[in-house]
Amino acid sequence: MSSRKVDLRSDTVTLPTDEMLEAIRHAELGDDVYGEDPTVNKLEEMAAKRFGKEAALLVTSGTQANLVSLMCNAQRGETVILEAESHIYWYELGGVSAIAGLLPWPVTSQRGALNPRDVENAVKPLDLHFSRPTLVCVENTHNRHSGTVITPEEVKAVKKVAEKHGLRLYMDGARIFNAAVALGVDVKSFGDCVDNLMFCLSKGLCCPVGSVLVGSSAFIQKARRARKLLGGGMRQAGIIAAAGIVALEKMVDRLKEDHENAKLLAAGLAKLNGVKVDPETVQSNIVCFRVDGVGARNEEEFMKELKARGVLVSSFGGGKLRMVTHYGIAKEDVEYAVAAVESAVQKTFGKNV
Ligand code: TLP
Repeated sequence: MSSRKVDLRSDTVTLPTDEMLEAIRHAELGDDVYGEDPTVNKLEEMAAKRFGKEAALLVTSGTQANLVSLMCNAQRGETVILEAESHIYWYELGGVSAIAGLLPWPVTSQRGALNPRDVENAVKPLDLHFSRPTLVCVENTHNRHSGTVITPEEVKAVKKVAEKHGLRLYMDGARIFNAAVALGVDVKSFGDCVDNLMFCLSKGLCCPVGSVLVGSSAFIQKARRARKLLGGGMRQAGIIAAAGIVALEKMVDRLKEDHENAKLLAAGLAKLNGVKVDPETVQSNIVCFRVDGVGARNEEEFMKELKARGVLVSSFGGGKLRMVTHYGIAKEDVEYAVAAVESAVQKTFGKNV
């Protein structure tokens, strides 16, 4: 067992920075259900402004943000068109149907970017038999597609189709700051081309908790009620918002370091015999790779070999493994991880699993 730990399972494992802990300690607090937490109000104002929207709402998690917006952008029984590999479709316990009461209509794509033509084809006519389509969801960066970055132009093309059919457009922008930094654009350019979106504070931005929804004042007013309905009305939530303010002010620009480390990781893995990774698909902080001979049956075993070397990774199933770079990962950790994969591959091949 290695005493070194390189945790590449997710950027959700990041810990709050000292500056965040200090800000939490000194945060001015109040009861946010009464709208009286000044620190929450400040974060929400900052977030709305940053995305060029009227208002914002701090929620407990990315999953809650997605759920609240599904509930507020569509009515029960209606259809939501979403990308087939999206987080909402895969990883949110079917909340889209179980709680929001919507019919998810998955559309496959090349790299996570919905093709406007496919969206157009998915919009069913207003026939007596069909559930009414009212919402389209996009995800950026796209997690299961290896953190691919969707450009504002690609989103605008989907928006055009959505508008033509009177559908709303929502973005699961859990890692939207990664997308903006990777493209060198202002996040406003994403705010401009969707009706509403959410971003996570608790991923690459290092906050301990929290996500933020942004949109029109009317939408956020409705979202505030939906959040309460889901039990997400928080009281002195300024302790969460205080870290969020530090995140928005200090943690965005440094995401480029995570992207550089992800590229380095992908390049290192690509050189290894028996490892398949396409460095071209690595556009932000997520690296997906496969190992010859490792599939659904034995990926757990391979991951255990890596863990024994101190390297933690996550799985997308069927032998597709994922590494995510973040604030806690330095260049030396990347080099260490590549060497660990090389050694685990040799061991795995040796046993001929
Ligand atoms: N993603 C997690 C896991 O759930 C897979 C991760 O480790 O990447 N949207 C996207 C695109 C996400 O990647 C996630 C979390 C969420 C929403 C949900 O956020 P939380 O975990 O805060 O509910």
